[in-house]
Formats: sequence, C-alpha cells, structure tokens
Amino acid sequence: MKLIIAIVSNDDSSSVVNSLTAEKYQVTKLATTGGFLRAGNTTLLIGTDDEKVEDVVAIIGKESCRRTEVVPATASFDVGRYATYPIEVQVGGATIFVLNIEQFLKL
Ligand code: 2BA
Repeated sequence: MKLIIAIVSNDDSSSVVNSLTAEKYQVTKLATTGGFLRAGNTTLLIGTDDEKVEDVVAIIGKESCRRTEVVPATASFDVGRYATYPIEVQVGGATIFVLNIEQFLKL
C-alpha cells in the first residue's frame, strides 16, 4: 500500500480529482498554501495499491502538465497612466511524494 501526496495548482485540481475518481481511486483534497509564493494550491492524498502508483502518477501528470499561458500584465507610468501588455507565465505541474504505508485501517 502507498500514500501518494500530490501538490497541484488550484486550476488543475478539479480535473485531476475528476479523472482519479472516474478511475475508482479514492482521493482527499486539501486546500493548502505554497511556502514560497504564499499562494493557494491543492494537496491531494491518494491511498492505493503498489501496482497502481504508476497509473495514478500518469493521470495526475496528464491533467496537470506544466504549460505556458499568456496573461495580461500592467505597467504604470509616473504620469498616472497604465498600460496592459501580455506576458508568458508557467502554470500547472505537480509535486508528488510516494510513501510506504505500514498499516491501512478503516474502522
Ligand atoms: P514547484 O517546485 O512546482 O512547487 C509548487 C508547490 O509545491 C510549492 O509552492 C509547494 O507548495 C509544493 N512543494 C514543492 N516542492 C516541495 C517540497 N520539497 N516539499 C514540500 N512542498 C513542496 P511554493 O512553495 O509556493 O513554490 C512555488 C514555486 O516557486 C515552485 O514551484 C518553484 O518553482 C518556486 N520556488 C519554491 N521555493 C523556491 C525557493 N526557495 N527559491 C526559488 N524558487 C522557489
């Protein structure tokens, strides 16, 4: 038995959870905050059999792959005017830990 801890962006969390539950995996979703950016992210706990780990990681990877998006940024000028221009940012991706579970109980 393994416990998979996956930290994903809030934007990807619904599609990751939907894909995992559609494949009959059990998931617990936690609202978390990254220590560096201090921005919200989502931590998923997935307990599963050893031989299913690869499949779970593949599903998470498919739904949360790192990608580039263009978002509007604003520059201010001293004369009180602002201009908006597009910048490219990296979004998505997942940080995954796989832990051995000594005992799994449901009481
Ligand atoms: P990622 O490395 O993709 O990490 C995304 C989020 O995953 C992190 O959010 C954190 O919540 C979690 N995480 C990643 N590695 C972890 C680990 N070894 N243990 C526990 N949690 C972990 P943030 O901490 O807000 O970081 C956001 C992004 O900022 C990171 O993306 C990385 O690209 C960058 N970053 C993080 N710490 C940094 C540092 N000390 N110096 C420079 N860049 C950093």
